[in-house]
Amino acid sequence: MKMTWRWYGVGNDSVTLEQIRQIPGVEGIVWSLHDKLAGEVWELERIEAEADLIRSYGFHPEVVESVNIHDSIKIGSPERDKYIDIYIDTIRKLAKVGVKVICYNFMPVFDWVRTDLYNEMPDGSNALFYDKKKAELPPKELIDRVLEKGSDFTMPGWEPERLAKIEELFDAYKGIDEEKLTENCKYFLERIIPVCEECDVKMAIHPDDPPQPIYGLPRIIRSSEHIRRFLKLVDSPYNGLTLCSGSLGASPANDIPAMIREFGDRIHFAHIRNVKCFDNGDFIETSHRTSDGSVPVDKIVKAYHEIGFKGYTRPDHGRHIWGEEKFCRPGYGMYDRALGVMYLLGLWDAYELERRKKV
Ligand SMILES: [Mn+2]
Repeated sequence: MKMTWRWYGVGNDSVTLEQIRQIPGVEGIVWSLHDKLAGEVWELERIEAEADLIRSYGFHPEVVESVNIHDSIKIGSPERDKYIDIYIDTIRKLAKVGVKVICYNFMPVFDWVRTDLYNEMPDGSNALFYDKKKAELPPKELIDRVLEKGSDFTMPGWEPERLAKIEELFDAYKGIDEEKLTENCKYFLERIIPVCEECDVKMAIHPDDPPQPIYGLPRIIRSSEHIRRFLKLVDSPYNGLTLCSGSLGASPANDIPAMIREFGDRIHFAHIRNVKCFDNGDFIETSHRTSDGSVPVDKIVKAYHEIGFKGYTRPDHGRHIWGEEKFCRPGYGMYDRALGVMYLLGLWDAYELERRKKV
């Protein structure tokens, strides 16, 4: 398990590389060119500059999250080939600076949905919350609601340029059902995976967040059955997963330790976090500790340890604690994610100790 930390870049994150360097066990920075909209060309000079900066602090830049997929690829419209060519160009450039894993998602319209970014908890901390009823509001109302209390940072998938065209976007996805979206995903993979094999860059799709259809939009990565089907679309180790315990864990039916045992060799990136699920379908993001939420984080780390997981891992989101909600990105403060790193590494070290005793 190689511990990493998602960082949004200079001037685009309240946490600095100097601070991340002081968190025990973090070896790599998960990065991206966050000002790039899906489908834009990534210049090699900018990629090199970012990788050099990350390396200058002693971290590796081997994981990129995300290179976003242009809507034409998900919709399957005629200009998709042009955008797949641009995607391939980015894969080749990222390979040049030593990138090994690219995280991406195949969710229509929204990359992720919550209804409140700063929901207060009884202990005075606050965290991202999903109210199932409110997620049924008309999309424009939901967007206004979410952004009303939002931070100054632009959130991935919620870029103002995208949201301004939300109605057109919904129109463009009319007629795209689960089958059609899966077919379009296969078309994309069939073109990019041979390039990934050649460049030694592994693709790692992120599950749908939340793991259920919203606004009638299809969601194709949300259960074991969906993942099994996805991995067969192109059966190559380069076509793999970002297994996000928080996204999948918002559906109590998902048995994440079982997924780790079944799909282990195709998991290239592990996102680990906890959520507390309520009977009415609402959920809130909690601390990483197992007893604080509904996701068995201890059993998840145990499953990774048992399969000898050598992939990249990161604490996914954190609560906002000690007042940092005033300046941090929603879900991406420093303190609670640092506590998450220590909890995950603590579990790992304990399982390692147990294993060594048995040998
Ligand atoms: Mn995640």
